[in-house]
Amino acid sequence: MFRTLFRATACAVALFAALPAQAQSYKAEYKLSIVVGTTFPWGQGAEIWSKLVRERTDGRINIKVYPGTSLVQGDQTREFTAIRQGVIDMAVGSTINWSPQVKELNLFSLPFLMPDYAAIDALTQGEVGRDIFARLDKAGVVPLAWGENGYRQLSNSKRDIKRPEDMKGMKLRVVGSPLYIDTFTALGANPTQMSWADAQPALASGAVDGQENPLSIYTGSKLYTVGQKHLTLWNYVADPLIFVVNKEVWQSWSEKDRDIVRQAAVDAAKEEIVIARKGVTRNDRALLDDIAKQGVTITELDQAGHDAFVKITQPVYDKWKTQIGTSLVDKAEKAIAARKPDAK
Ligand code: X2X
Repeated sequence: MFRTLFRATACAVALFAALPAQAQSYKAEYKLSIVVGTTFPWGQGAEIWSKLVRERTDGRINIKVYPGTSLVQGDQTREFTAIRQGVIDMAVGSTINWSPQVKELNLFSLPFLMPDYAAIDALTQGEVGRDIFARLDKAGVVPLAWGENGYRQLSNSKRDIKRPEDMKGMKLRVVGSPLYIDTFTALGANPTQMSWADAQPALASGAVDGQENPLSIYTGSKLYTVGQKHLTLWNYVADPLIFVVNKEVWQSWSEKDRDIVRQAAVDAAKEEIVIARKGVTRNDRALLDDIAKQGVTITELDQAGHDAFVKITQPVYDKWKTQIGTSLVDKAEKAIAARKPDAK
């Protein structure tokens, strides 16, 4: 009892000693935005980051996670602007959702650019990743670390998809970048853009036939319970996540605290990537086995199928390569070609 009291007092004194330089500018709570819930790998990454920061700053920086992009009423394509404006203090955000404001982020959505995890890493952990961080910094946020949502797979309620022609006329929900509309139109589907918040009821009511998302989101949201019983693993794109802080918030912190927040983001992102890749690789198919147990047909593309998808989306790739910036995409292609591919 006495010891606890003593410790509490010592803590208060320590806190007081740290006060003069910065106390006035620190908020009682920092709002961190994510799209999904905290049980998903993405949400766990945000929770780990928050916890590490709270511990390492002795509570000076207290982060609260807001799932469901609730700080922008679920409209995830407005998240980036809200961070820049200070409506949101921090975020772990998907490259897709911020791509309307930062066109370079469309890089990761170029169909079939990244054949394996080593290819994703070659981009995010190399010069391309640094170039994109410089671009984000210019756009008004402070980028700290790369995480991962994952390879986005295709599910639907109608039929197995093995070839592009199987998608003909299928009404598919896609995320908020025009690149996705182009890709799915080229594939012969009927894409419709909506937020994740709207997508789930639309799938449940049958207003749309299918969607594309990483398997962790497919299972975490139990999409097999809303008729999504046909799943195609095609690894056509993967969306990294980015850990960021609003610039003014960043500048309001002491240098020591900035270092702590940055290192905590790096540590949390590393852990998050491990969680995101669990159960969905060749050597660890646990999540796929769980999905199959739900009566879901899992289709893996054969070589001819894969080639057909690549071919039909090539014009979209070429068009968007120019829009994203030829030199950045060239650099990305080179980095991928130089990687050591994942063990197959
Ligand atoms: O909306 C989606 O599909 C999601 C949850 O994956 C993103 O926020 C990009």
